[in-house]
Amino acid sequence: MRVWIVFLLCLAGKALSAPTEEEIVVVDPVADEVEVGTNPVQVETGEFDEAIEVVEDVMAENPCLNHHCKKGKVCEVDDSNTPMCVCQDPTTCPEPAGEFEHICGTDNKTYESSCHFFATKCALEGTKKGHKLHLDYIGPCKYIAPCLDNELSEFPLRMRDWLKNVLVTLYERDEDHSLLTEKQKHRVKKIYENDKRLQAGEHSLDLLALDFEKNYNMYIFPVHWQFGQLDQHPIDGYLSHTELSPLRAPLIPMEHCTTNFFTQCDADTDNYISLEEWANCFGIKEQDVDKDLVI
Ligand SMILES: [Ca+2]
Ligand SMILES: [Ca+2]
Repeated sequence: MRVWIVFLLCLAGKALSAPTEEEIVVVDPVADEVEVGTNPVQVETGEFDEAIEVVEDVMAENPCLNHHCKKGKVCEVDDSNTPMCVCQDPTTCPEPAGEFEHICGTDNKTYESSCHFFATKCALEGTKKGHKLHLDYIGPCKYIAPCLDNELSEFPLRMRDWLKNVLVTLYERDEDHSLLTEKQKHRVKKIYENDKRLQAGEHSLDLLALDFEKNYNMYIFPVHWQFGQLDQHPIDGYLSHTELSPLRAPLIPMEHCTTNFFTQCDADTDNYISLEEWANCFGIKEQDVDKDLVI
């Protein structure tokens, strides 16, 4: 359970930091930043001072400097000096610092880093293969044990408890009011101050199930909150595979039922998880699904 809590804290931190790219999950955000406009002009002759001037002039005029490209693409200028994003050559990606930077794709291939992965995906853009290729999980591809039915039914029990505990922890630590909004705090306060709350710790599945039955109301907001953290690109009430990535990618190597769980969540198999589908996956009753709780 401790692993779950530590992980979710990391996750919450990441989710709260409001990523701006469509492809969000990165192992090393610095290594993954697309470098734009970093083609310094090589001046081989002339005075040193002149050389600096030339470089500065060119840099100032480089239209790529303020042209942001999504992951897997880099900025180049065309003949009329107009910036455009083109697929990055994977061989120009920085060497990964270790196996922890590896990425397993949904094609079950290990990519050296997220840079290599997104560059490859970009090259496949417009093809069926490219459309189906997603980042599956963080780390090299490995054997993931099949998820048994009884294990699959345990998954939401632990995850619900985990979500609730993370929110409570964020509430406790939010001294500078940066982790939760006022509206979110207001909701979590009620959970935090409820003495019937099951305290964080190692609990049997039976106890988790019983607590869900007894204290059902305490779980409604955490489930909605997590949906809102993920539904960002775009905010439309649906989670795409990419939006789900920050949650599933680090979880899969630790929890072998992750993929089955989220696949099952998409009840109408349209490849998107709606708020209703999400809530249903976590046992929230239809009448308690409330868009206004996604705050
Ligand atoms: Ca969305
Ligand atoms: Ca769906």
